[in-house]
Amino acid sequence: MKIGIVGYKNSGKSLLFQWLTGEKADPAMAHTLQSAMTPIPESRIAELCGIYKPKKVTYASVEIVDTPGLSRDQVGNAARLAQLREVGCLICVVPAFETADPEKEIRTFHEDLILADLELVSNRVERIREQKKRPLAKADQEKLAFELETLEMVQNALESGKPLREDELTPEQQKATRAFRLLSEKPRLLFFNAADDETDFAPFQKFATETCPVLAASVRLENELMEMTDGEKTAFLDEMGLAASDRDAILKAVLSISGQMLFLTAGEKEVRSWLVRKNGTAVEAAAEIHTDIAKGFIRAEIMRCEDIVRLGSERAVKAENLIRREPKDYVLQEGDVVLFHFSG
Ligand SMILES: Nc1nc2c(ncn2[C@@H]2O[C@H](COP(=O)(O)OP(=O)(O)OP(=O)(O)O)[C@@H](O)[C@H]2O)c(=O)[nH]1
Ligand SMILES: [Mg+2]
Repeated sequence: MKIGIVGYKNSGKSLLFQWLTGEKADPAMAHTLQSAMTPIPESRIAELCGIYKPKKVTYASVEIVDTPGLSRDQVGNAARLAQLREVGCLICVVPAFETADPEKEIRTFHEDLILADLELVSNRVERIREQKKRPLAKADQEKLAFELETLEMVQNALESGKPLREDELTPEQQKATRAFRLLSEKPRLLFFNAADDETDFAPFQKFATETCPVLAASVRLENELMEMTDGEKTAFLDEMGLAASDRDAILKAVLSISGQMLFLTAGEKEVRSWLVRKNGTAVEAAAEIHTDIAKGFIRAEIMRCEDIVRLGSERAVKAENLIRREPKDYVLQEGDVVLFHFSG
């Protein structure tokens, strides 16, 4: 899964990238996309390692993409944003230090996303109108007419500033629009980059909506803290009357808005976390590991991580009859430890 860090120039995108990935974005490459993988925190892994003592530990990870800053005069932003069509989710960095005007910035950003989408959709609408003038087989005419009707609806919604949500479209209409990977439809998180001495992030929450959560931190401060030892960090924060922000919370929020969750596999060879769609089934989870496991799926044996930890071993979990055997369509729960049985 790819996550795009977006926002206007000097909002703190590259510093956020560095905080999330531990890697510095190269300033010489600031005109293009730069990405790094980062593991998704999962405290259950350490708990399982205490029991299985595995040779290898692997965290599910996401790809974080730092992007060139958008221009506040909006010129050229549609082309810059077009590079982000393949990311699954957007973290929009809003500067909230010095003289920044977050309210205006958020409004403009929303506008820029819509303008970029409109450009794409309107071009296609024009092209279909041209194509329809030519003689075509009836089936093709009908296909084009359906696409045109759908896109005109999407276009109208964009023009009114209220992009359609996926669930407002029928499955056929979704098919017609999905290829456009509209930016305004991507899951989005607003990240407020606060001043270094900010102690109260609560006011930023007024910008949160049902579909767009708000998180805040001072990324410059957080990057400085990363360079310190734990002792230095505590002393520094105490002296300044500040608190460190929760980096893990950002990655967890990203996962949640993208409709993903983690499941676990555990053994003496490896303890590992994996990504799967929220409400994903056992066979979908199997496919995340290997298509062969999904193809030859026999059953999934499910343990709860807390049972393993409480009882101290897989054998004890078995003895207490707490291993469940589940079929393909079992809906996975966060914290399930899964062992797949398959043939092939
Ligand atoms: N006071 C203050 N300044 C910050 C903070 N974060 C970023 N800045 C300022 O913003 C500058 C740019 O930070 P970057 O992370 O490079 O910003 P960016 O969004 O990647 O910038 P572009 O890639 O040019 O669009 C920093 O050098 C700081 O001067 C912050 O938390 N507090
Ligand atoms: Mg940058």
